[in-house]
Amino acid sequence: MNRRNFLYSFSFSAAAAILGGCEKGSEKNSRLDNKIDEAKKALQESPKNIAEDKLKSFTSELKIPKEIDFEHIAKAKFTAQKSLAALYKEKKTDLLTFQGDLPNPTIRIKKGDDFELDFTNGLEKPTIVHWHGLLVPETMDGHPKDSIATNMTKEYKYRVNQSAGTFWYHTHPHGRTGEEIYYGLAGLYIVEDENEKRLNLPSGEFELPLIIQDRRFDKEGNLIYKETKQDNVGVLGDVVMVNSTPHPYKNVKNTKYRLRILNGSSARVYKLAFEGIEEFTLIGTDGGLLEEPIVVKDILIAVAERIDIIVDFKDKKVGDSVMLKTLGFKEGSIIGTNTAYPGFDAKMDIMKFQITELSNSTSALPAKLNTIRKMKESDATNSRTITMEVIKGGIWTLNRKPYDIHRVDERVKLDSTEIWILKNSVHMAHPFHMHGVQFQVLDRTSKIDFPTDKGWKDTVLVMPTETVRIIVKFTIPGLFVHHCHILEHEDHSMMANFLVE
Ligand SMILES: [Cu+2]
Repeated sequence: MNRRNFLYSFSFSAAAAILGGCEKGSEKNSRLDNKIDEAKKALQESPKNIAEDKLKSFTSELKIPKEIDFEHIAKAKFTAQKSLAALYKEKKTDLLTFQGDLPNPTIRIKKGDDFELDFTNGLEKPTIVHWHGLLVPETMDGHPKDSIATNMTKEYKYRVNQSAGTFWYHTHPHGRTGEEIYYGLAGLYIVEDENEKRLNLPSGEFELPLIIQDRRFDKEGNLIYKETKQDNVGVLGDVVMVNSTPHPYKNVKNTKYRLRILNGSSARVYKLAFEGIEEFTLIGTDGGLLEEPIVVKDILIAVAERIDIIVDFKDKKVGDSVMLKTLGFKEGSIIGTNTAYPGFDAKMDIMKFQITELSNSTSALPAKLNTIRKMKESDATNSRTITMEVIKGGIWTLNRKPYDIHRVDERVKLDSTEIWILKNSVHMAHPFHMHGVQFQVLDRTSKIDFPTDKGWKDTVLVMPTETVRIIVKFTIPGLFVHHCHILEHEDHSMMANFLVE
């Protein structure tokens, strides 16, 4: 191990020690401080394998994924495969795709319709597709245990039986989810229903899917994933892509747009706001539409969360532009990761909307969007605590147990309702995700306002040292996973199995 690598790996375990709070006493602390300073210095001095001439001019037009609409087809086909395509510069980079290029297609399907897809694994290692947020039978969910071998095909077939919302799909192999999503294996999945149709929300050209992902590129334009062991804390990049387009622009009219936003990043939490537009409206969360629209100035979106928002460009004139940006999220972590890249607190521009046409559309947003049956604490027959902790060796865990694909960690009664108490004991925020359910947030101990807590959720951000209580009804039998959705955390053991029986 050379000096640079040694310091990288030291720095990771030192950070983990602080996070876990296992170093005590001032002498130990000052020794640790010195070593951390040393490690930090080495990181700062380390040669950066990154492009210096970042494309910050917003000159690439936003790519819009093509759609697979189950109104027009009966069955779709995905093959996880290695592909070559240009993303950051003209030079083509190695990618992983489902149909040969990025962005992957958006799936669109109506509530009550049958979803059918043949998935072939064209990769060298086993993998599986998970339908994130979809309530599907155990065998269709894409648990890592159900990964299929190279060149094998799995037939997915299930009826979509849930309300309209913005969901997504990605591969979920044991220990390699981070890498596979990073190189491309993710896309959006939209469910429509009659209730939503009646609302007359902006649609067609006025409905934009936005998958936000921060990435790293080298000087030639090759996509780079992990560079150091320290990246197990979470891979952060300096180039923000939307729909696989780095720093894009989109021409718009001066009217309302519906933006379906997915944070498809590895680790970064965004605090989204529009420069030039003070307020926008949240209409939906992970599991579908809110009861009523909520006006916000900015909003947090953690990895794997979705927000459905309406932004109105009505006060803009032709020639104006509006920047979608992240305000930085310094509350998210006290630790730096690879210091060659912007941290959690970084403010970054994401994409530019250019107003190029006037519009005479004046449609108003309905005051009532949906009915959400509020679950009550008294509905719950059991409660259990899930802790988020780092154990010796810098391993991320739930309840101090590194993930074991064959171990059942929690046994839950079918059709029962439970309160899960999510206790984060470390100084870093974790987005907690459950398969096979949509849940509601009961309360949280931090003072930060999460308007998304008012809707159905499958992923919830638990702030540093915070406790969040969620209420869940388990209606699908079988073995599912719950895990942190920072991809490097779930790959490095912050995951567990629950069995509904
Ligand atoms: Cu985590």
